[in-house]
Amino acid sequence: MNVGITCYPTYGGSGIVATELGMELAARGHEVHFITYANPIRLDPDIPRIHYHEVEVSTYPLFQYPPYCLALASRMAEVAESYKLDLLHVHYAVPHAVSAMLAQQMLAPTRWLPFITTLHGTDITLVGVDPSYFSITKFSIEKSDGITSISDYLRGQTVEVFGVTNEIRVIKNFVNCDLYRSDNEKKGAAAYAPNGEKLIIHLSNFRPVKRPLDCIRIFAEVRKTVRARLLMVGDGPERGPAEHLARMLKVQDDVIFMGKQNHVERLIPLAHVLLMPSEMESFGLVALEAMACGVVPVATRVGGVPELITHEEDGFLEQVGDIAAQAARATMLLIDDELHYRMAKAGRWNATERFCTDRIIPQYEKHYADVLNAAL
Ligand code: GMT
Repeated sequence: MNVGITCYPTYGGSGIVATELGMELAARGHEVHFITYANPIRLDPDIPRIHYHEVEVSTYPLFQYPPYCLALASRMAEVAESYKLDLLHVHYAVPHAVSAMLAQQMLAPTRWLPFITTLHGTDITLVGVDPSYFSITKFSIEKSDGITSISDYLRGQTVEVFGVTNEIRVIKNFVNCDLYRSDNEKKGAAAYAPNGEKLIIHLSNFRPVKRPLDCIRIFAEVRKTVRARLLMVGDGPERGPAEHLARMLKVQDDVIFMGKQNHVERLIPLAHVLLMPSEMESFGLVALEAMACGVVPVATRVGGVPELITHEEDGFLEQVGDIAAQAARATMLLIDDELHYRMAKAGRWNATERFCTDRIIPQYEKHYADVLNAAL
């Protein structure tokens, strides 16, 4: 199959899922064309059958806001025509579904180009519901030839909030279980924990929805009883306030702000516990990556997270903002090796049995085939 994929190429769960999906599809023999404004960050361009087409957005003094959506639509139509794409698969509805819809209409006089929209989370729960985007988001989702969502929760939200009646197929987030694996010896941990401290990790885009300041507060509580250090991986608007809070709570020497990292599969296995105190997560890809690495998540009971983590079996789920409860869970995991071992093992099992690439990628291939058959 010839597939065109569009996503946000920078950091963020939807771009990661789209990029990993493209690489897995290419490994299975499909030709995959990324149509994005920059090279997706986790994309290995050396993989055979991966192609990259940059979207150039020209500016003009008249444009206060350069029309990215239009440049993307033109590029999609151009690539689809030149490389005989079978379909477009866009990740994150806003504005990618609108561009795909336009590309489809541009080519309609000569051929039908189906497009599939995958909903990831904030495109529905935050951005899409904003009054300035609501109707166009609903319209472009409904015009999609196929719709997928990454959790049952998000499907429910899409139906409830947007009143979409088209079929929405749930295809959950996935992880490459060969790449993301446990490191029981944790040899590389010495670089971050020179005195044998236990490591806690948080990875996100440091947006308010991720509540990175809660991580600092939780860590400050944990540190009262356990020798530990906290790795804060990623960057975004809440990084400065989080650094400030670490100084205020006098834990700055044990909190390492690492910024954006390319190979998180090398970092995550060094930790014992992952903190994911988010206000909302439609799935929580980072918790899945942690579980695949034998790192136990302490998370919040929001959105689609309970579809991944089973409370007290392979992770802990607490209320948003309940610092004391999350700190107590993290502390338990750091002092009770037997508990940690049992939960880490259960998490790895859950990841491999339910969310490995070989379980999920075929669901996307099946969906592509169904959409193409329906278009015949
Ligand atoms: O929240 C993020 O990390 C960014 C966002 C995105 O779209 O890039 O992530 C969403 O998509 C991920 C991959 O499908 C999900 O695992 C995240 O739960 C989801 N984030 C939210 O719903 C807040």
